[in-house]
Amino acid sequence: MDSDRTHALGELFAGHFGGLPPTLLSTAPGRVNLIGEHTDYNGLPVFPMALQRNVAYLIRPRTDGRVRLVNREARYGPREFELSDSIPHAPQGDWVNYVQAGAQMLCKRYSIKVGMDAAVHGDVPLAAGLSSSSATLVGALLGLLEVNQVAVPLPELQELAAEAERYVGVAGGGMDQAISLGGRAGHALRIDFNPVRMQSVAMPSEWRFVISNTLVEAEKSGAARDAYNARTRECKQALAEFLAHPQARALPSSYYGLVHGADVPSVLALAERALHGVLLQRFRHVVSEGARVSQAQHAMQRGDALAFGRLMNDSHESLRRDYEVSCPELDQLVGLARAHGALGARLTGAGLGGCSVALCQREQADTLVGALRREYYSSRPVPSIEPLLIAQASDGARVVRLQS
Ligand code: NG1
Repeated sequence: MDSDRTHALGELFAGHFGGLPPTLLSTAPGRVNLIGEHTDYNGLPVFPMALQRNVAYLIRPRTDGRVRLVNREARYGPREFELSDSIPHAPQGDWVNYVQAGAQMLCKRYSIKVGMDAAVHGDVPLAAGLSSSSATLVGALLGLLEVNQVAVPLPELQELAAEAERYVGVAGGGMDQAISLGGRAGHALRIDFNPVRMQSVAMPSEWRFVISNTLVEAEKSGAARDAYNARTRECKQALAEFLAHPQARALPSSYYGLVHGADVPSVLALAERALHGVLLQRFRHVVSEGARVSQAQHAMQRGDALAFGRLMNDSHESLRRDYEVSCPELDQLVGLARAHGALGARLTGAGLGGCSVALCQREQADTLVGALRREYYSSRPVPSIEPLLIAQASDGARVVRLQS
């Protein structure tokens, strides 16, 4: 984290809490998912990387079980709560719910008793599909573990963090927490679930992933939450109906089994007979997207940017047509990126707003960024957080002790 940001957070801490200085800095990155969208909660892999943007907590342990928070963004006012294994929810959409989610889980699992005072700042845009929510949760979780001197092995922590986030009412998968905790500089990570397993793939030095924010908020405490939860139910129902077809009896009974232990084209052909309408669409997306993750991983391993880009384009088309989570602004950004030198582009995160991600070669990146700025952003109000970003694959969440 740059020293200006740490300094500003220190000033905020001193001004708000006074007394002894903070002793810990906990940072948790956001992420961009390169491919494998809406697959995690279906037990299929994802392929994200951690970003250079994060949520940071400057922390001083307390002697009681209170948690007091002040956010550098004034619109997220100060918050306080008491550690307990049933922390009352703040109103839907309130940022403190993500801190409470982690705290409650640690109270349940490890009976933690020590609270903290913390000054918080995030530079991951909110409701943009870059996982600011999980970064908020993970940063608090690591801070609270440290002040309580509890050590938890990484895979266990990744699963615990995913379960913790369900406190906010989204029936989410485990991608965001897993990558925020497990990210690796210079690498994308293929993550499998149940249990969490990670394989890192070195980012080819000539590849650039350009992220652009539609500036349409996909706030997962409102309509986007209902749309997300509806899709998790539809996917379960689609699988059950598919498996009930007589010709599916000999096939594996999970999405993972169908993608990794059966012939995917035959599975999709059978789905056309076994399913109809929305359930067919959801099923087709999940199975085809699951298969694209392995193909994309191999394309990156052999440095084949053209193949990777094609897979990104296919992913977007499937998310738009079958999963119905794109929107006109996402389609516009994806179209602009392709028209200005991207080898592939797609929406990233849950969709219905948020960001697109495009792959291009290094020498094309500035042209692409310039074109997006001119053709998408020049006619829109300037947002508080820069909407265009060239992703740098970064390390996962960390807690460091500060020199006194
Ligand atoms: P975003 O939209 O970035 O919060 C959500 C889920 C992921 C995954 C993606 C779609 C949470 C916390 N995040 O990400 O697990 O399902 O949608 O691939 O639920």
